[in-house]
Amino acid sequence: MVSFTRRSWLRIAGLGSAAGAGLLSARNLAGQEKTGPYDAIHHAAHAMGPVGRVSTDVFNPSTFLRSWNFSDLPPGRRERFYRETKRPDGSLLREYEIVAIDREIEIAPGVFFPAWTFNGQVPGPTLRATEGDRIKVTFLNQGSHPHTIHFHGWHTPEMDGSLPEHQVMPGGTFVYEFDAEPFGMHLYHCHAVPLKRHIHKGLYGVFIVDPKDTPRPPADELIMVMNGFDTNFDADNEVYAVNTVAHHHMHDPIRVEVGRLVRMYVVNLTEFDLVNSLHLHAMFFDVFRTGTSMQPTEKADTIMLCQGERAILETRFRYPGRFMFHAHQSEFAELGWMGFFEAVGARRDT
Ligand SMILES: [Cu+2]
Repeated sequence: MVSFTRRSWLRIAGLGSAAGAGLLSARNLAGQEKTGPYDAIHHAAHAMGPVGRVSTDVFNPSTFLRSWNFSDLPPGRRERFYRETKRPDGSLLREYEIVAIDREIEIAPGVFFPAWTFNGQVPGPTLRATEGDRIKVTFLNQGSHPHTIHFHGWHTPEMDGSLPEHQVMPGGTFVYEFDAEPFGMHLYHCHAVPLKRHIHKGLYGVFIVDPKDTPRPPADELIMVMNGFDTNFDADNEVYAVNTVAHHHMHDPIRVEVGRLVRMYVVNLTEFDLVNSLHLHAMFFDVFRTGTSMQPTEKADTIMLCQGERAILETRFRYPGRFMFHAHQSEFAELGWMGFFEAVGARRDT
């Protein structure tokens, strides 16, 4: 594996060669000139990130964004990993199969990371239930190290996956079983030691519990995991992203509809940095911290989250066009944590 410093991978990926053209484009923007077919937006996508594309054959962040309970798998294959059964009280028994596997993943063009994954992907599959459902997760460790699954949410101590005796050895299996509560946006991650190595290697995912009595209003829902990758094992991240692939949504903007409620489930799973953040340009959103209340606690355009902290963000796009979003730590943005929304439809001023 080639060793990258925090900065060198961008140069290798082609940023250095784009710098001269960047000056030209900036002049055009300042003068409000028409930039022609080589337009400023297109240019920004590579002036601020690497050239080239990551293969989406194995993992597509655009698919991950709107998938939960293995909804991205075709019928027939999905049942292998997810089954739901109605219980006498009307709630559901939701059964999952989660497998820890070592796998090399591409996180930026030509940059591969030796990940430890849940079901072959980073982040792991999103689990979603309604408050009061029963969750049953059969965990198989097919990786090369001991692992566990530690869920956030109410459960008994023996289901916590955090103590030495909870570790599932390579080749081993454990069944986690608990009720889905409280409603909110939660997460799961490996809790084997050393913890920072096991989380940072990719063993984490989202666990959403929907409120039972008053469901949240219908919306276009998006799963957004802020993460980073230490490619040279110096306890510092060289690549940052939302949903693993650096700058993916610069090339493939998140399409949303003007006026429609958009709900973002955002969690910070970045290791080594104290905080991460999300800033949305030209917009404001309602913040539901940890998603445990139906009342927003603030209206903001930037939210800062500690590792493991999460929030549900709701907004409606007023205007059609492209809206940038990124970490407000500029360095994270330049190293991959940056993208665009593309809103379509007629303008609505309120
Ligand atoms: Cu682990």
